[in-house]
Amino acid sequence: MNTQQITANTVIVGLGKTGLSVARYLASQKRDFAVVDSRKSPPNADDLAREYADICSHFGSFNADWFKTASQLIVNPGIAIATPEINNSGAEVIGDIELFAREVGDSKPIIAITGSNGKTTVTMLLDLMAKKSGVNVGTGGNIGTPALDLLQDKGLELYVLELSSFQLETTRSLKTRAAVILNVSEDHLDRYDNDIHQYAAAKAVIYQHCQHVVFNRDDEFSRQLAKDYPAISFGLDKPEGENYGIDQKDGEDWLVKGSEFIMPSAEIKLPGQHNISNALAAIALGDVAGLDRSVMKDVLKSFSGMDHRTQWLANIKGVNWYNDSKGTNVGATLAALSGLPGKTVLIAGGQGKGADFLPLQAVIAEKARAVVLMGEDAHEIAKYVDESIPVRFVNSMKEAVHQAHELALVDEQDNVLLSPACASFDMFDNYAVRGEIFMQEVVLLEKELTHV
Ligand code: UMA
Ligand code: ADP
Repeated sequence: MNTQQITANTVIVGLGKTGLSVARYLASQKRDFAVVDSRKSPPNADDLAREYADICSHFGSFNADWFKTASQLIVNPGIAIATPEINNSGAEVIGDIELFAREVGDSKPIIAITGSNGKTTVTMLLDLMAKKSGVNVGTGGNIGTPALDLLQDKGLELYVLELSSFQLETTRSLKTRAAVILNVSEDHLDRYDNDIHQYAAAKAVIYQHCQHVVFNRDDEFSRQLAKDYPAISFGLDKPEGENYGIDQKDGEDWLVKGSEFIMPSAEIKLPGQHNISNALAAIALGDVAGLDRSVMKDVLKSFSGMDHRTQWLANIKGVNWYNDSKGTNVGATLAALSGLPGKTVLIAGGQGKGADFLPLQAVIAEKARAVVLMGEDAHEIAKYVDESIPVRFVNSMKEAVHQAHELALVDEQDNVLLSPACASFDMFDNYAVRGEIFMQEVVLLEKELTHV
């Protein structure tokens, strides 16, 4: 037990990027604070010590004594607010997005984006669309730049925030010009008592003080969560009224708003139906923000996506290799596997976060040439692979790549897709490291094969 007394009413719980941004914000407001992190050496501890030598900090455990004397805990999104030390503290529990919301109020327009999948893609699209329309935009949140850091630039005209369910759990007063829940499928269920409704309810907060609610009419949860609001919808069918969707012109699919034809879907550079859905969401949000339509179309024609998201890597002896390491849940893997043409050797596995892999069964049966599995939940996924499809268990990415190479049929123009449907933390530092290692192994394989 830490017996040191603190005078601060506010305790930052969890350092990392969020905690440091909160510390800097509170310091800029001349507010006193203390910092606690359950990790012995949390990230950014050196920066904190250098910038704020006099503040009280405690690392290595949650310091319940400090929580009890505090009136406000500002909790990092990576920490469950159900943690007993936090839940029993009696203090107000908020997160960095709530602090941001209280500071900004409705002084500047905010566009907020959440969903189980597609958040970063839609956020990046909006960011590019705004920048190329000449708007001074600040983009942050779950995408990497903490929202509070955006406040340092006083000249911003628009905020675009990617928000996770973890961030929304501790948010109450975010006032948005427009907000979207792109979709809800099983993810992070270990944080929500294995209950997808609790997870969806956390996301619903995004619509609470929103001028223009945008929802995905193809997604049951998104539809449900928007039903109490006047709302704008998008979907992959012909829309009613002034909503967004797909219609046919000269035998081609076009993105439309009501009866207005916007652009042919074939012109969107991002691959797969799920990205057409993402494009419609981005246009709907961009319209509300008053962005230039022709600029939005140009962005959709040129943006090829971010690394680790159904990213094409190479054609090795007729087989196309894709890195979808960011496919960290079942919904993402479902979208990636069903979106690729022909048959695919799927590399999957890792930490399933309590998810049910059943939704993958049908798409694996239809699309998989073989399945290569690794990590903690490899055997759990194997239960959903039809007996006729070969399954190999491996212990490293190198092995996975070699097995996949053996299993892919060159004459059939197969694909190899890394889309784990799982978190990476059992074997790698994070999904990006997993994707980088995969890419390195693919490069090595290509070299080996071309030197034979
Ligand atoms: N942790 C502890 N004890 C603590 C504090 C943290 O054990 O006292 C652990 C938790 O397991 C936690 C992990 O450390 O999950 C990560 O904490 P961190 O300090 O690395 O967090 P930040 O650097 O502040 O990053 C957070 C978001 N991380 C999470 O929500 C887990 C980042 O999203 C976000 O970009 C950043 O704030 C800025 O807003 C990342 C993420 O993985 C990309 N998000 C999840 C996702 O997208 O699926 C929700
Ligand atoms: P997020 O930020 O929500 O994790 P990303 O845009 O980073 O979303 O994409 C994460 C994963 O989800 C990738 O594997 C990507 O191919 C897939 N994905 C992107 N958009 C969608 C969507 N609308 N529906 C299903 N999967 C998607």
